Amino acid sequence: KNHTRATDWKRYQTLDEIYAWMDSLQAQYPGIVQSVVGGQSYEGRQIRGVKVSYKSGNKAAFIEGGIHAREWIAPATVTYMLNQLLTSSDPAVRDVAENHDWYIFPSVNPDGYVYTHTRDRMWRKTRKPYGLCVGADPNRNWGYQWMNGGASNNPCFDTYAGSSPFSEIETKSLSDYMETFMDKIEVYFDFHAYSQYLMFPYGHAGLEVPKNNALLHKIGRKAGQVLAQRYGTIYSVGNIPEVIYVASGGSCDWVMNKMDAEHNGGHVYVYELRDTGRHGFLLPADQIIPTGEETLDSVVSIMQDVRAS
Ligand code: ING
Ligand code: ZN
Repeated sequence: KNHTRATDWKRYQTLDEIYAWMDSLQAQYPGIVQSVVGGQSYEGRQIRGVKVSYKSGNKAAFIEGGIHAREWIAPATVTYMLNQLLTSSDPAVRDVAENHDWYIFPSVNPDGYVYTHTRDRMWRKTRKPYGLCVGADPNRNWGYQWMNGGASNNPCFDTYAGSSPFSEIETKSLSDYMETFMDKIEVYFDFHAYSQYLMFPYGHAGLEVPKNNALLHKIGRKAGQVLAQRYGTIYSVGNIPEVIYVASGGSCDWVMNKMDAEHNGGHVYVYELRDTGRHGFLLPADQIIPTGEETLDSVVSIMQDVRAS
């Protein structure tokens, strides 16, 4: 038996390891960390997360990772940042950690994530069967401007939008959960890989931009500069269609619409983490920590700028 701790970020963790570690946090930080269930999966797993709250009255930041199963650096970066929020002594990290409630979900497509560890490393979608093919793209399945661009109606495609909005129990249950405290959520982060992009909604084909689009650009550009300061990693920054492509039914569009409709001034940031294609989805594990460090730098910058805005 080796003695490598499951959570030292020197290798990628399984879903069970991530969940066991999150449970241990609740025991280690009583009154600060609470283990929470954000939803369910088709194969009966829980979408588990933690709530980190140092005091009452905070607004919330929500972090979503792993909606696409094969993008392993996303859950790894999210758990890295969660650990830093709890353990860092950097005053800037402590400040943003303690002055927001954090809802952190490292792996919101747990069936897919398990499948990439056991059967097919390149799996992206959910695991619900659709005739001869399996899975819908959980980032094309959310119920705002569903199937309006950049999504497929063919269940054999990787960008299959599902049979209807929220046809996947993962997106349905997680969105229901978020609705219960949407008015508290000030900032939403969504982590993907790869390409080194920092993006904002909307992704759908309707040419809609967030009400605070100019502010998102300003805060995002600065976050990209802050991210580059640590290791020189270059990110492109902008709205989803200008940086990558039109894509509808993403969680980010649904959240941004809720924020635009219900409380003006919400912030949504979508990351495509390292790298730019050399390793792609198979990013070597020795890049987990540097990716986590530079990404957290940018998240701290965003949280400070949101508060100052
Ligand atoms: N890219 C994202 C995708 O779902 C994206 C880009 C994110 C589009 C958010 C729309 C909304 O296609 C990857 N690599 O998954
Ligand atoms: Zn993705």
